[in-house]
Amino acid sequence: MKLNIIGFGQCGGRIADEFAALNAMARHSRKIEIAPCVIAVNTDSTDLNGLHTISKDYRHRILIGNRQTGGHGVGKINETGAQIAKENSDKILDAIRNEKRFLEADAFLLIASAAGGTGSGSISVMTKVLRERYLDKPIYNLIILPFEHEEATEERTVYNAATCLKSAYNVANAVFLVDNQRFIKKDSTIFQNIDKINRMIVAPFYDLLCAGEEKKMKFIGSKTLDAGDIIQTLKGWTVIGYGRAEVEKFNLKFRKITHFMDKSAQTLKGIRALDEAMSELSVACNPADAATAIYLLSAPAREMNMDLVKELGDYLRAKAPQAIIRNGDYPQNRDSLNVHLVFSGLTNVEKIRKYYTKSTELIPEFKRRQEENERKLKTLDEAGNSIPTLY
Ligand SMILES: Nc1nc2c(ncn2[C@@H]2O[C@H](COP(=O)(O)OP(=O)(O)OP(=O)(O)O)[C@@H](O)[C@H]2O)c(=O)[nH]1
Ligand SMILES: [Mg+2]
Repeated sequence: MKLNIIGFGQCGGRIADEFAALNAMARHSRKIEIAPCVIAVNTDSTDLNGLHTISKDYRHRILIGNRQTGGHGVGKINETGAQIAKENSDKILDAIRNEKRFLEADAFLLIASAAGGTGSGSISVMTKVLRERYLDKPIYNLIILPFEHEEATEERTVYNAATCLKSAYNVANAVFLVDNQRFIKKDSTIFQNIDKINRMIVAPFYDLLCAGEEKKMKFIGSKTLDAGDIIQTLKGWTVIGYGRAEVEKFNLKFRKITHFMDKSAQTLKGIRALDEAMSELSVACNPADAATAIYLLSAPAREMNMDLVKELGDYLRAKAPQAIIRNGDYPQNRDSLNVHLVFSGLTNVEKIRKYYTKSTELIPEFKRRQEENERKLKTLDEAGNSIPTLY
């Protein structure tokens, strides 16, 4: 599957840049393309300058709102981010149209953080514009949720997240959710290393996107997962995860698995990788709330067989009884067995419910504070009524 990728704001731009690196890796090592067009959009010129892989020209790193922000971002006011995106949507559309290969892609993936200003405000605006323009291509969003400490110290973070998520859900075909905090739970030192988090965010997409684009016969599975399967699966709130289990090196080349003990060990490994994928989903959720699911098994060809695929399917069916489950296999020369997992059409995500509830409480509080500030300022002004001015 090929995606046109547009990152908004600092977070969106950096993750789009990781997708550009992933595409370079796919081209180099697999001779296939998964992201023919990658663009970063920002109100902050320093952030655009800090990207590594996205082309440096003005049509791939697009600075918007320069007049309003002087190239310094919108400082977490996502209404301003949305307004600037509306005013500049033609500039972004022009850049997309100018990229000849964008028509090759099966869908768009727009990326931003929920908590910032530029990305949070512009992602839904541009999703709507693209959806009205490109009726045949689904538009997906990938939205990064803030760290817990950001939610605890800054109310605007929660409010931005709620407005961004609600708007994105209304206009996008599907919204992938990624919770920054999940990565800290995995590795407490990672907070220092945002690039590492970004690499972990994009990693589960790699095989999923490559599987359907593969040209070499030996890497084509018995059931290929292609763009059609993925498009059929993705709708509404979506989470993604991936898990891996090591496979013995000597199994890689020489031995076919026939012994019953080996066979059961192989099944266990598959289940372990699937369990890991489920516990490491990008946002905590209950698989029982999913309307659709995909799992992709990628491993050395001799480590995969229909029994294993079926076992994994049965296991998943028990966890997500309501879901329509699609699957595929992707033979790869490597020393691990990997399961990629997507749950979509989720009918409940606790984290989103929390943002909505907290923000609903915050709205009257924001209004009260604004009125109080205006009142205080007015009384201060009145106190100086009889003082002459010097200009
Ligand atoms: N995973 C990840 N999160 C990031 C990254 N950069 C920022 N964030 C998170 O994104 C939120 C802040 O949003 P930014 O993307 O910096 O904001 P912006 O869209 O540039 O908007 P303004 O700077 O306010 O104009 C916070 O929750 C950060 O933790 C990144 O590279 N990776
Ligand atoms: Mg910024």
